[in-house]
Amino acid sequence: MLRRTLNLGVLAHVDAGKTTLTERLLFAAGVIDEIGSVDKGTTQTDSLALEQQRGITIKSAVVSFAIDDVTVNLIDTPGHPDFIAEVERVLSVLDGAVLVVSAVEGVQAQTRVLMRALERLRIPTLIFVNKIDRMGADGGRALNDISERLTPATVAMAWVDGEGTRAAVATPHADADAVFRSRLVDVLAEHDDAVLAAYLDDDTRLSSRRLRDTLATQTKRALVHPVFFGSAITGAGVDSLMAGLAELLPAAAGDADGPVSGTVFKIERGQGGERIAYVRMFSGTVHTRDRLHFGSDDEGKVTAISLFVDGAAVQRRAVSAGEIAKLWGLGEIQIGDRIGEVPGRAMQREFLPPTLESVVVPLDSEDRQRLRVALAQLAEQDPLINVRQDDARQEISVSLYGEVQKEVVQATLANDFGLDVAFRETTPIYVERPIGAGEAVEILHADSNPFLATIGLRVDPAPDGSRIVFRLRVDPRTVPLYLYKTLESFTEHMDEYVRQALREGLFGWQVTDCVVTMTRCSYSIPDGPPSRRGPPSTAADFRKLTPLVLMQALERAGTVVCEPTVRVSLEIPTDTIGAVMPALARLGAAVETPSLQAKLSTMTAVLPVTRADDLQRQLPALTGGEGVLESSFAGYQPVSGSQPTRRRAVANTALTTNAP
Ligand SMILES: Nc1nc2c(ncn2[C@@H]2O[C@H](COP(=O)(O)OP(=O)(O)OP(=O)(O)O)[C@@H](O)[C@H]2O)c(=O)[nH]1
Ligand SMILES: [Mg+2]
Repeated sequence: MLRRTLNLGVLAHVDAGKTTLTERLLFAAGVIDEIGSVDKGTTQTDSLALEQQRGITIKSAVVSFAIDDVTVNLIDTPGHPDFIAEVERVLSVLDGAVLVVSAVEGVQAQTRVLMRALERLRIPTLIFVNKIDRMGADGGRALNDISERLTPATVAMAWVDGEGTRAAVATPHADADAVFRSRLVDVLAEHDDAVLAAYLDDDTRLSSRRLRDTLATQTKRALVHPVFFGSAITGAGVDSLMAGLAELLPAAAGDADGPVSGTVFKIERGQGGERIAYVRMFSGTVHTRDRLHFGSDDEGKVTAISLFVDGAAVQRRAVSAGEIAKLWGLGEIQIGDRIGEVPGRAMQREFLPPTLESVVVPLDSEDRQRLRVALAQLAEQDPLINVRQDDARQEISVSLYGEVQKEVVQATLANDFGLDVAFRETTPIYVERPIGAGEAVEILHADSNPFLATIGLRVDPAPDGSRIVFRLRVDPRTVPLYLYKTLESFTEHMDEYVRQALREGLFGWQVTDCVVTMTRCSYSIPDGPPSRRGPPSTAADFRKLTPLVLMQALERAGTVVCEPTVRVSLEIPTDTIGAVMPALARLGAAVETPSLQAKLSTMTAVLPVTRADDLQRQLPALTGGEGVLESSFAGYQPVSGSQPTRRRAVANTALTTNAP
């Protein structure tokens, strides 16, 4: 029997039941004999001490089980928005996903954020409406919520009986059920006219087999999202979900004999402190003792490989296309690195980077050096922690998503490294946006130009959220192909130099939402025309001149500092509005749409990220404990008042060095 592999992500808003569902699936597949509990800290995937203490998932974890001929590598992800980076890192290695929605709470803020990302990446996704046993569960309401707020392309695969009780069951719709058939036809006809034609022609001749096959085809293409119902706690509906995983999601494709290609999505330290890389293979086979290329130009020898087999990691001699493995021996390998000669699927930025940063201070000043080493190790497992060192002030700061992540970093430093630290006040990480267009050029051999290159660059503002776009608009004959081989390679390198330079704008913040166009280019060669005659230009000339020219262009364009904001949805008792409104005003929130009802009122407001935690803290007192708050990132907005400046973290070498 030919085995297939399905690399499956389980994603959801915090507490929807991902880890409990994972446990239930492992049990149903016969991998574990006893179902662990999140609340007791006994699950397979919440294995870190901190996860067990807090009852939340912090790191993504891989477990494996089999459904018939399919090996499922399941990745249980954290739902708390502070750990969204963990989700981002696994997205690039998934064949499919299960999005868990609570039957009590319905679609929540993070559910939507995750669904948008799954849709953007066209990852085939099943939806599991969980907790049908819990008081207040309402499967019908959850389904409506999903259709209205997540995606209209859904088909309910079962109906629920006895919801809100331990006896709740989900019964799969029979293929012959007329209502189910007509719903299927409706949804599938969106992308397949033949289905509709056959149905209209003669309903009875459209076979159930054909409908099922079309459903599978369209689900595998991420066009339709079948919705399952059940309870991870009682096990109701889990068998149907399992059958759906094998039938409706695409197992990994890839050529085991092809060239080696894979992506690193997680780094862990082993018992002896050695680095372990989690790799998803897209093509080819890696054996122990193979030499591998990874990252931009690193190389290492694989000393050990382990695969996930029925819940445990098992030593193997090789890992092939489609599989996930842990690799030892690859020295400096990092998250996001691709291995092999061929590009794998690149890791893309799907969610926002952290918007806060905080200075970390060791309680014992003797510990400063150890703290630096410890943070560097945390950053290798979580690159977005982005440790910054301010040499002038002798301070170390880390970027963060929120308070919970901060507490986790603090506890990890204490537990794993024996380091007691305090955090100074959390401050926003601002960004800069250009406010106009600006252009600058440095000409080869001009007095002002210390490098052997001509570079002209223009900066233009671009729509909010569009980040950085680089375009090459020069005569290809002016590009030093002897250095960069191809025009594409030159463009890629210039793109990278530009991105590097834009990490610190006029006020010291990341510059974003702009288009940078290269308008002039030239280089010198020994036998060139007089204006270009000279020692040959090197790549370093282009790399070092780029920031000089770009900063001049940016100065001409001008920038504005923008702060991160969140949009909060509040549900509060109507008689507490008199207390909540002034509190919102004090926090600098702009209230968008209050909707007043007799008992409960809802409203949304946008406020600076730094104030969201204050609001969360004040809410219980303001609303007699009745207020509910959900928040999601709402983009960057120009700061009012003076423009906050960040000191330069590290001296920008290109700006201070004169020699090429
Ligand atoms: N009644 C009921 N409770 C459930 C069900 N699934 C999970 N829970 C409970 O919900 C809580 C959260 O469950 P988890 O499995 O940790 O949720 P999660 O989605 O993994 O949470 P994070 O990883 O922290 O985002 C726990 O107290 C579970 O016992 C269910 O089907 N029914
Ligand atoms: Mg969990």
